Amino acid sequence: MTDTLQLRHWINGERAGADLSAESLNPSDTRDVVARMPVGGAAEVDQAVSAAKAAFDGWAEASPEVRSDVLDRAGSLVMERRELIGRLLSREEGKTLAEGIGETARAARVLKYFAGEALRLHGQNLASIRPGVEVQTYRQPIGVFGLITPWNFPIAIPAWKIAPAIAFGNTVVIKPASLTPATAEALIAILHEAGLPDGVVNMVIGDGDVGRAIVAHDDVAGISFTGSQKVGAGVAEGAMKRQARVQLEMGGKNPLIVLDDADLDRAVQIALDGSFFSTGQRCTASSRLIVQDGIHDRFVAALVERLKGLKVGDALDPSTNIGPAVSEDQREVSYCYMAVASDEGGRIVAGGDRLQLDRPGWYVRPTLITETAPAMRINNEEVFGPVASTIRVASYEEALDVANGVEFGLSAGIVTASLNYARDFQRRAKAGMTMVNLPTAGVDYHVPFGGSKKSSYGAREQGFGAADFYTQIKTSYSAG
Ligand code: UN1
Repeated sequence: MTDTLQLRHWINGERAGADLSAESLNPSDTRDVVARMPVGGAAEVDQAVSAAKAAFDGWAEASPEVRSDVLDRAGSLVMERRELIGRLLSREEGKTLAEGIGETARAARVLKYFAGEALRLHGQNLASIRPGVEVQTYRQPIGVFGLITPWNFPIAIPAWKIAPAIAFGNTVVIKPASLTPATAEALIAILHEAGLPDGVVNMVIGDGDVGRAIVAHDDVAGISFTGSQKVGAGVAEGAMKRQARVQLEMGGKNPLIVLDDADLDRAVQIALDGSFFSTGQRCTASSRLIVQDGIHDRFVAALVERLKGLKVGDALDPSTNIGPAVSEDQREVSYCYMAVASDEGGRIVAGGDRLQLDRPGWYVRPTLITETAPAMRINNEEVFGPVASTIRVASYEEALDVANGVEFGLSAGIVTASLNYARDFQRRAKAGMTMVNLPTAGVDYHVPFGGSKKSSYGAREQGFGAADFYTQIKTSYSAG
């Protein structure tokens, strides 16, 4: 586990870039250098976009069967190698080995799903208002897509952006997160091994300069971004300036409501999973636990008990339940919010202290903060770490008000035995996804994904939603 990979960009089917001046480190043990890599900029983005543009016509006109076969083969290869790639993912990102292998399998399923969707792109026949005229709609590929992907799902998110883009005949330039390029590169290499023509998928490794160059490039017809709300706002502005289509998946401050009638063990398990697994580094994580008075104290006591039993440790150690934060900065954000929350009057009832293990890594103990109020910063700003707060409420109506009272609206959950409350919540929760008796995080790969308010912008990702973003409808009229 100490070999250091040598990464390169992928431009026009070739590995490119000789100066490996950047490193990706293992967050579980920062003495371990996972990969060395080049740092790209506007010049590499320009080369990658030119390659993608040159490949577009051939790929767009290829039989859908050709596109389907590449995705299907790539899906099989990723699935076969899920242990190896999952291990690389955990070593580079810090989620546990089970989570790393699980995410890799999910990426394989995404590729397989879009292998099928490549053959299912359909349009409509409509009656014209003019006799003798026929109207048809069909979906066409658009051109080069720029994909900007985050570190927290370093293979699944690249897969769920690349797969629909190329399934429907587009070409791609992807910028993987600078903290996790090795995992993304494994996917790009497999796509080429599976027979992808040169230039259809290009990858430029680097930092914000690469993202900015993609957003500003005139030949990039659309941009799909997953990351923070702040960066996303800049991406949208840049895209808008030149009328590129844009899709943003950003933060969350996802509520989980626990009503008095909930099954206690179930509620605790759901909160534990949604708030703390994957080190809380999911935009769908439940960071606000909104708990009704009658169950509140029992719920907190049982959750604290479960938190004590979780082992924080090296992601590759099979006994670890919670891996490290991805980076020092990310760890410090968690510690910073613990301080902010306790200064505002919150009570830390689990975790909260600095954790040092026997190796240098970015470890954070899962932390629960009680007695918090909806207006506090801890209940409005995304932490992106294993930190959750509880808010005590008197009734379902109050819980719903609190749940809806933030600027984000990605995923929202409720734990209840009441069909009435569950149905009402599904209707009235201001979120793109609602979860009844399920964690707010952990979604299916074959259905649309996305939020409302400041969480998302543009067409939905994944499932049947993906065709809306990666194709354009043409309406054709004809008279006999
Ligand atoms: C999940 O909860 O299964 O970046 C997926 C994220 C989301 C994906 C979450 N875009 O965390």
